[in-house]
Amino acid sequence: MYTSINEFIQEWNQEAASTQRLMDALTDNSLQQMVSPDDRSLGRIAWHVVTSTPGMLNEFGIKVDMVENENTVPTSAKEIAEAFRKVSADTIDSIQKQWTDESLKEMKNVFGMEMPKAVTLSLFLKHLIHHRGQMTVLMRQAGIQVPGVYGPAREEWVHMGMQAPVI
Ligand code: NI
Repeated sequence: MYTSINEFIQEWNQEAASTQRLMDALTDNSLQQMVSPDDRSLGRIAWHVVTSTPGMLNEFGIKVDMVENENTVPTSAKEIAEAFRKVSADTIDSIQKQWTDESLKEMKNVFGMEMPKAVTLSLFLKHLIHHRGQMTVLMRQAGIQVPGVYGPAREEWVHMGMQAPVI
């Protein structure tokens, strides 16, 4: 659990940067990639990652601009990537201005559950990571070369002078 805002910001910076690399790799066509006819498309998941970022912060009591036209998934991958860049910067700015290390211990009712504010920030990152995992699979299915997240992607091993493991 986070005990300081700085600790969270450092982790956010890393997770946001790897998420941004995925967002920047999206193509307009790939946004239509579906896991099944009943589930969200890649574009919808990526847009959900964007819109839920200020959405969750507001739920936590942090005032930050919501994304405009949040119910309409853009058809432009660049627009989604740029929107993530903005919400990601807004996240750091709003948390640093509105919360202190002390406020992390305060309780807050979030989505109907009482929890310390420090826990809301863990939830926030877990949500991002969950959807980012969904994105990497759909990106592969759409034929996009996926940037590595916690380690090299298949194509990146060669740049390290190594072969990708077979399994
Ligand atoms: Ni979600």
